[in-house]
Amino acid sequence: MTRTVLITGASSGFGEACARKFAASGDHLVLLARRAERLQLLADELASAGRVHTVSIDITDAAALTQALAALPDWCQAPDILINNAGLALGLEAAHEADMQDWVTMINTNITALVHMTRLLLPGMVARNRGHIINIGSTAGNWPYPGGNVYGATKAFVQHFSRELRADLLGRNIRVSNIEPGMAETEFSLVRFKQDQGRAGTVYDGTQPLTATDIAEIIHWVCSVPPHVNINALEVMPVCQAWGPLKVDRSMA
Ligand code: NDP
Ligand code: 8X3
Repeated sequence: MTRTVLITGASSGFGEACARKFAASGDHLVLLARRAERLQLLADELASAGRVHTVSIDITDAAALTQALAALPDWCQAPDILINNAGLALGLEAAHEADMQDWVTMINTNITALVHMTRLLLPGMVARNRGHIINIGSTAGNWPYPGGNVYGATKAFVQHFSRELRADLLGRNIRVSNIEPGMAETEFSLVRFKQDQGRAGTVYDGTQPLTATDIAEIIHWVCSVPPHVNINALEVMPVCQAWGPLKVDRSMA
């Protein structure tokens, strides 16, 4: 059955790869991001596979988001799948040195806009008794690391919000899944390090990170299991990544 899939952050990385993957299975797409040109190129590429509607928008603009969803064409007014993917990390400084505006931007994007988008689409899913919300969390929401501070905390929020949604939605045919990737090579590090290509590149030096396609295939599978199955959470890392021992400071005794 053809599904309508709304993807935030579809202009690069996981969101763009999801658009390609769902288009390949004949699903219709609503693609959101700020960079209109990128979205249009992708829509042109995917147009022969199915219907594609693009919305160039900053999802942290609550009024614009409300208006944009109300103005969706009839054929995509009722998405079956919402992929809450748009998000970012900014900076890797310790908490006492981090830029406050970076923290606010991460909270506004990764938490507030995700919650707003969910609240806008959920009543329709409940009325139709049908839907699947895919939230993009992160290993950073499960495991702290130096400099992760607010970014990791936003993803911990996304993980718990996903569980709370399931609790509220029990008894309805609406699924909620939190996808928790580890290191994946996208534009993520370029954004985190504010377009410093050299610094972004060193994150992946000597590794074989996850790719956006890996994550899109996992998300597509999570959306394709039988309707009575809900994948609550799925944490995934590249084989080259794992936990280390807890750090102990020996200079303070
Ligand atoms: P990218 O930077 O490649 O993609 C991020 C996407 O989010 C872009 O399409 C960007 O579009 C969009 N976006 C960011 N801010 C806004 C905004 N205010 N309004 C609308 N769209 C916005 O990174 P990834 O694909 O890696 O990231 C996708 C998600 O995956 C994020 O939530 C990230 O935190 C998470 N993640 C990433 C991991 C990684 O290692 N790469 C690992 C775990 C989780 P535009 O700039 O055009 O608006
Ligand atoms: C992205 C993974 O480890 O860079 O969410 O925070 S990490």
